[in-house]
Amino acid sequence: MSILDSIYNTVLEGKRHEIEGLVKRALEEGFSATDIIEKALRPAMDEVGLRFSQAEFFLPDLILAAEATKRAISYLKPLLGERDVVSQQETVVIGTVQGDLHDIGKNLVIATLEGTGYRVVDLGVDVAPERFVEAVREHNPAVVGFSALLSTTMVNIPRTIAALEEAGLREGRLVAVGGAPVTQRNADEWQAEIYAPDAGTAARIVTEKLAARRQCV
Ligand code: B1M
Repeated sequence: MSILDSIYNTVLEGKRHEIEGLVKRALEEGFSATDIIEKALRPAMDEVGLRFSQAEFFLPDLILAAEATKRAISYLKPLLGERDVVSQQETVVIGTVQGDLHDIGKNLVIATLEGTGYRVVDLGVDVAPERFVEAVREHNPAVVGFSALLSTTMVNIPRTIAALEEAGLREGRLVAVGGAPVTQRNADEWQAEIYAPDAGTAARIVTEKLAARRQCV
């Protein structure tokens, strides 16, 4: 069995105390942090989600698997991004929208943004529109990011964008959206400038869009 298979199985089994040792071994074997996330951790979480929706897994299984994944990601976090390639000063304010407690994906997006050199203000999970408004007023970010993992909470993305508009804080900054149920089509509908299906793409598109905007100014 390959080391990536072992990581995959360890997440499915929720063995959170064993995950760091395996991740360390995978790195020693030459796999990159991105390989480990995209080829082992993410497929494992997809499988956990599938088993959960088929009632083969229950909430405790979901929680243990999530805990194992979070440990693996915090171990890999310093290795993500391209700190030596780009150095940005812009601020990104990001959070998981109201009613939604999922943060593994958002934290990965934060890790790649920070790795790329951005200053990130993480508002956490279950973030009410007013809290976003407050944070944007306080930090004046170039980008505001919304993550949603539930089809019932993704509606809070356009609601929060509307709250920013009402507060006169939408103009002049880019809105980034993502999370499993969110699509490019949603982003277009909500007039969000940035949509990314994964963390690596998110950091790349943020950098591209900010560079394009700088050229226009
Ligand atoms: Co929940 N959950 N969950 N869950 N959970 C899902 C999302 C679900 C699809 C599982 C399923 O049924 N198949 C389902 C949602 C169905 C739907 O609405 N369509 C579901 C459900 C139903 C629920 C509960 C309602 C269960 C219950 O209580 N009965 C409940 C809701 C709680 C709440 O939020 N109010 C719940 C709870 C939980 C846990 C707390 C146990 C745990 C979360 C732990 C945590 O995050 N701290 C959990 C987990 C772990 C999952 C699954 C299994 C895995 C999510 C994950 O971490 N994926 C998930 C099934 C799945 O997604 N396959 C599921 C790995 C992560 C790396 O990927 O988050 O997609 P992802 O992030 C990616 C991209 O989406 C993108 O980049 C990330 C990194 O590459 N991205 C962005 C994310 N945000 C972005 C923002 C951007 C750009 C890109 O710009 C700003």
